[in-house]
Amino acid sequence: DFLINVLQHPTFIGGKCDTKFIDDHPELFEIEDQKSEASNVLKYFGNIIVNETFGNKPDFDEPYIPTIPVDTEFRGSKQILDERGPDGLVKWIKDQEKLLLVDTTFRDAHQSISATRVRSRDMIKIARETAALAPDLFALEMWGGATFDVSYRFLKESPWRRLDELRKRVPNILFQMLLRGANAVGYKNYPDNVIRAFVQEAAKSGIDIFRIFDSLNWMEGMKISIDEVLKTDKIAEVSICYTGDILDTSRTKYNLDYYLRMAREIEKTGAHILAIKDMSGLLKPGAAYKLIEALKQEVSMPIHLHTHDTTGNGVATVLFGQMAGADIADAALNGISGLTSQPALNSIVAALKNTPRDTGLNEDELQILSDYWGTTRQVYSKFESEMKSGSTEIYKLEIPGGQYSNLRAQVESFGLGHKFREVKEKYMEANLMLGDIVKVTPSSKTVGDLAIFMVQNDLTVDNIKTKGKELSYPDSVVDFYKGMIGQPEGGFDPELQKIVLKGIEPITVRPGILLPDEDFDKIKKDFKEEFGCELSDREALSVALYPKVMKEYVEFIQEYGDFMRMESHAFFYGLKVGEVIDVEVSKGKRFIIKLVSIGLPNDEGMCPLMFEVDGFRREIHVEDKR
Ligand code: 3PY
Ligand code: ZN
Repeated sequence: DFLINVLQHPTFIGGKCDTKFIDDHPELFEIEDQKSEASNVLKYFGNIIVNETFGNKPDFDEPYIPTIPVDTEFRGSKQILDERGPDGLVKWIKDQEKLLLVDTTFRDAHQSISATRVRSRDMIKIARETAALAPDLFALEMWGGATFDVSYRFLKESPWRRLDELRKRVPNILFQMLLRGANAVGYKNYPDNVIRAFVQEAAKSGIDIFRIFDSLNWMEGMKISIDEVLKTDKIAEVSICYTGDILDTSRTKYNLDYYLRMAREIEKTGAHILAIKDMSGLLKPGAAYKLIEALKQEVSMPIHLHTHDTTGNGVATVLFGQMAGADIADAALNGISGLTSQPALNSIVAALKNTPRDTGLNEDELQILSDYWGTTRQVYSKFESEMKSGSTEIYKLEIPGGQYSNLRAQVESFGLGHKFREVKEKYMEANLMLGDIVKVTPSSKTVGDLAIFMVQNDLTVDNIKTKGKELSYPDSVVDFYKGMIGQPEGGFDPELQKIVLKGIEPITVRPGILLPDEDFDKIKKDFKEEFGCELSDREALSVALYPKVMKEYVEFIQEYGDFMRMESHAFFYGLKVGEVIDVEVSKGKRFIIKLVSIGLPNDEGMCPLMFEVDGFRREIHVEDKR
């Protein structure tokens, strides 16, 4: 009302006063918009408070963020690639005596330890500081894998914007992403034009290193991705997914020869770097030494070692690997390392100090970054698995780090929470039934889904060929036997294939050959019709990859707003009574929100909540769905 009086004042209308402040702030006129924007935020909080926390919100420490001088000069590995090109970078890598380190904190570490839930907000807050304090990192792994899907699905934010915002703040360190070959950042094979367009858009948006893998180690599955990355001026890093145990001579399927053969195939593609992708942490220290020593004789590409610390042996694996000549290794800042995540970066840096392979990274500065993540991680603790210490049982189970952190929730969603142990046992059995396959997304999902299905239906290796005949199997298992995620080493068991497929003809070629091209114009047209929004090329790609998830994302944004700038404690826990928070809904536009009281639900199950928004009382009623 005060504002309306000002606007109607004759001096104001006559232009006789200085209106600069008002001219500069058109948002002052958007009163109705503001009101409904605030209502949407309250609606979002209301639902969390009534149906999830009932105002029981833990206290979280604020992490320390150092001040970086404005005139800081940023130079690092990114400049080497930009100035010398991919071949120049490869030469530079080979010239280094030090062990190069990739920090996976922004991607695999949180994918593997807290179900991929880390929000862009928490990365953006420390991004420029990371660029300044750790300029000698070879790369940041910060995109790809499950982060693409989870950003939209659970965090209600755009992974593309995450990439933009991080790139702006980190001009000096290479950005690495994980690309699942023909499965892109999804769980199934996509048409070739989707893969090609995805690679081009990711490269344009700031990805420098594409770590490509196939979930069955099938070279055909990586072909289009490799080909497309080689057309850009970026790095094609192609992976061997490690499974089994090369030290155990009784296991002959995935032995040293198998990996050397695959490395030779990879070198023939023109790949710049060879990755050893040990997604489950199965590569024992001695095996890392043996494998890398042999690979060094076999191929000339630099070798990049990736492992997980699930068994507790992760740091040892990296240290043995570097002794055998690994050029680059992945690790995560200590605050978010260990267990299903990567081995501890600060510890590796400290271990190599004053040795020929000294990483050149500054331990004190890394400590600041690690502390930031140690503190920030508390907000995400509800997404962590029950694992409290390393477990060598993983050598038997062979469950990838990223899957382990999700498996319990998946098992619980089937009402089998009390049978988690049995599901893990069945995971081993399911793997053997499927032919002892490489297990990494999406093949690991096939194994996990089959394990749960076996527990639900009391299936065993012995009765599946009889009892299992009548059952219809999870989609991922059907797709596997159809050949839709590729061809496994050693082929399919024909009898089981028949039982699962029930007359459907399997394919033996690359699925991309059979899938029709995606029509991006149609996607844009359909979205315009359904939601009234114009999609960019990047967003149309997101729809091609995840149509349902994208629809739900757009519906969420239209119903509640864009919460990418909201603090994570508020996003996940809302507010507790008496708490005041500052919610930024778009650049510079914020509301000061206080939760005054939570009332009891009435007979219709509606619960009254009293808030204050910028000092004004607002009552809302939220359905109690518990
Ligand atoms: C992924 O595909 O997301 C992985 O992290 C596999 O290890
Ligand atoms: Zn991994």
